[in-house]
Amino acid sequence: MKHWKRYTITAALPYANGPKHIGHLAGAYLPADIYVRYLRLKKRDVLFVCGSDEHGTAITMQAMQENTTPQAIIDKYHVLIKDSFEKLGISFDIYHRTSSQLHHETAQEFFLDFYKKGLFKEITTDQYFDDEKKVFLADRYITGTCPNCGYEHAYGDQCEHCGKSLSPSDLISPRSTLSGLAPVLRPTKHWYLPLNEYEPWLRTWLLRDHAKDWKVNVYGQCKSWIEGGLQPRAMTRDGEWGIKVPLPDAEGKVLYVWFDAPIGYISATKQWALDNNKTWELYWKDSDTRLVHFVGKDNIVFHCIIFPVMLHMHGDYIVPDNVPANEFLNLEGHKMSTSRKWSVEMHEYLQDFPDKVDELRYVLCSIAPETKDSEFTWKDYQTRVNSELVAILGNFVNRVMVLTEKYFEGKVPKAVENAEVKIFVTAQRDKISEALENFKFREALTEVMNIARYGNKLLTDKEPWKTFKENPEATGAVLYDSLQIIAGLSIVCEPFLPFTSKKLFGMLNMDAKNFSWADIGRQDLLPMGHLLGKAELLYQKVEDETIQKQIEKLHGAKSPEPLKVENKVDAAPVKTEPEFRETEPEKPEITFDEFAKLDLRVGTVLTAEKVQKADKLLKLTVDLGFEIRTVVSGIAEFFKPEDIIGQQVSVVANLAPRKIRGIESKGMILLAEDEMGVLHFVLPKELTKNGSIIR
Ligand code: B3M
Ligand code: ZN
Repeated sequence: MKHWKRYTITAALPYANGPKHIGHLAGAYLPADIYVRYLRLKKRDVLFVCGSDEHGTAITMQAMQENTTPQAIIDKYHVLIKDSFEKLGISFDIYHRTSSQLHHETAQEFFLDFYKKGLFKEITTDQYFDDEKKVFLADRYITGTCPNCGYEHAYGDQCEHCGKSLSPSDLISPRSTLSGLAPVLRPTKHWYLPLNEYEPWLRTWLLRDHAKDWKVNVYGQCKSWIEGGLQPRAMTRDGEWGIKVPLPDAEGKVLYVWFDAPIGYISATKQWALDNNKTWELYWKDSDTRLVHFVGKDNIVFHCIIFPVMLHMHGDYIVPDNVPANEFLNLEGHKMSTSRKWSVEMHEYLQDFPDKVDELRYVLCSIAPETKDSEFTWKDYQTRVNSELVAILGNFVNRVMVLTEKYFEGKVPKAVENAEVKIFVTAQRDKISEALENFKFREALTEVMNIARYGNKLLTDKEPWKTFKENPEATGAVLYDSLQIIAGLSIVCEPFLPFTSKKLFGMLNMDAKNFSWADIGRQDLLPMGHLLGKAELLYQKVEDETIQKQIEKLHGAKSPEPLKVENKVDAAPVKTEPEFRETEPEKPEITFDEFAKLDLRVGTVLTAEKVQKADKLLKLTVDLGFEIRTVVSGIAEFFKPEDIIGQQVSVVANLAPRKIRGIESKGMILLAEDEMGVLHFVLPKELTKNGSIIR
C-alpha cells in the first residue's frame, strides 16, 4: 500500500437551509471523524475540512418558506449546524462558509481558468422564464403535473411523489412558483462542462484504477453513470443568489451550486492555512497527499465524476483517492425527512440527551449504512446502549476501578507483564487499523468492544475478589492486566467514543497527549504504584420512559398537512407534502386452507389502455400462460399504459369475474401501497414463466 505523507479529508458541505439529522451524521460526518481521529492518533499529518454550502435553490427556497432573505437563512443555520457538530465531537479543523469572500474568489478563479483555456462549451437553450417576475426559473421553481404518476405538485427536477427525475419540460401544465403563471420559454446562454470529453480519463482513473479499492456501492453507481453516456453539464445558472459568473457578458448569471460547493473544500483549506500559518497547496497539489471525500449516496456522482473532472481539468490538483460514501439511514420504518418532521435532528438529540453523545456515536457507528440502507429505531438504541455500552464496556471498567480501590487503595498493583494479554490486545489493534483503513467502521467498533469483552471474561474466569485473602498477588495480577487493558481501551476507543476516552484518561490519571495508536497493547501503560484518578460511571441505562417519549414525539410531530407559505407577495404553492399514510390495522387470522384457496399466478401485461371516463382504471390483457385474460385495475394514476406493457405481475387468478364499467374483469393484479399511497407492482425477483404458481 502507498505510504501517504498527508491526508486531506473532507465531509460533504451541508446546505445551510435547515437543521441536519442523525442520518446525515451517520452517512458522512461520523465516519469521517472516526477516520480523522484515527489518523491523528497514528500521528499522521491530516486536515479535516467542512463548512456550510450556502448557495443554490436549497437556500432560496427555504428563504421563501420562512418569508425571509437567503442571507438570514444561511446565518441562522450555519451557526446551528456548526454548533451541533462541535457538541457531537466532530473534530473539523475548520468549518468554513461558501458565502465567504475567499470562497467566491477561489470559485471564480476555477471558472476563469477553464474559460481561458477554452474548455467550456457555450450553449444557448430555451429555458422557462417568468414573464411577470422577469426572471428565469430554476427547475425547483417550476411545478406541474408529473407525467409518471400524475401528482400535481411535482418539481421541475423531480417528482417527490414517485421519485422520478424530471426536467421542467416533462411537466404537464407547468407553473411558476413565483407568480403562479404558466412560464414561457426564452433563450439563455450557459457555460457547460463537456463531461463527455473526459470519459476516457474517467474510464482509466476510476473504472480501471479504482475497481478494487472503492466500495461496491460507490463504484457501481459511477460505472452506470459513465456507461450510460456522459453529457455536457451547465456550470452556470440564471439568478441572483450565488457566485457571480466573472465575465463581462454574464449579467444575472451565477455559478451552478455544484460547481462552487466542492471548491469550498479548497477555500476552506486556504482559510485554515492562513489562520495556522500553513501552506494550503501541499494539501491539494502534492501527489503524496491522500484526498478522501466522505459523502452520502446522493452526492456520489458529484464527488466521483464532476469534481474530479474539474480538478483534472485545472491540472495542478490531485484527485480523490477514495470516496467511501454511505447509503441512507431510515428511521422507524420510514425514510428520514426534516421537512416531513420524520427525523431526529442533531440539535434536538443534543437538547434531549446533552450528556449522551458517545451513546449516539456508538449506535450510529454500529448500524452505519455502509453497504446498504439501514435503520435507526429508539428501541434498538436503548438495547445497544444498555446491553453493550453499559453491560460490557461500562461494567468492565467499573468493576476494575472498584476492585483496585478496594484492594489496592486505587494504586496499580505490582505484577509482571502478561504476554498473552499483550498479544491479544495488539492483535485487536491491528485488526481495527485494518478495518479503518478500509472504511469498515462497524467492524472496527465490534473489535473495540471485543477488547472489553475479553476483559470481562478475564475477571469472570479469574475471580480476583475470591483470591485476595489467600493470594493477593493473584488478585493484583488480574487487576494489573485489566488496568492495562483499560489504558489500551482509552486510546483505541478515542476515534469512536471521544468523550468516553477522555473520561477514561481522567479515571486512569493518564495524560492523553503522551500516547498514540502504537501504544495500544502495551502492558506497561500504567506503571506499578501509579495512583488512579476518581472512578465515575461511564454510561447510564436508558430507561423505557425515555425511549417512549422519543417515539411519541416522533409520531406526534408527524404532519400530513402540507407546509404553508405565508409570504403574501409570492404566495405560491412552494411545497406541498404528499400525505403520509398510517399502516392499516391487521386483518383477522385465516386458516391455511383458506389461504390455499387463492390461485396466485405470475403473468405479463400484453396490452393496456385507459378506461373511458374513469381516471383511475386501466384495462389490461394479461398473459397467464394457460390463457389470456382481461383485468381492470385501478392503477391509472400511477402508471401510463405504454409504460407497463411487458411488465410482469402477480395475479389473483381465481377471483370471481366482476363487471367494472361494463368490462368483465377476470382476476386482480397484486400491488403494494406504500406510506405515501404510491402503488408498486408485486412480482418475482427474476423473470418467471407466465402461469407459475405463487405460494
Ligand atoms: N450541500 C448537498 C447535500 O447537503 C450538498 C453537498 C455539497 S458537498 C460539496 O446533500
Ligand atoms: Zn410522480
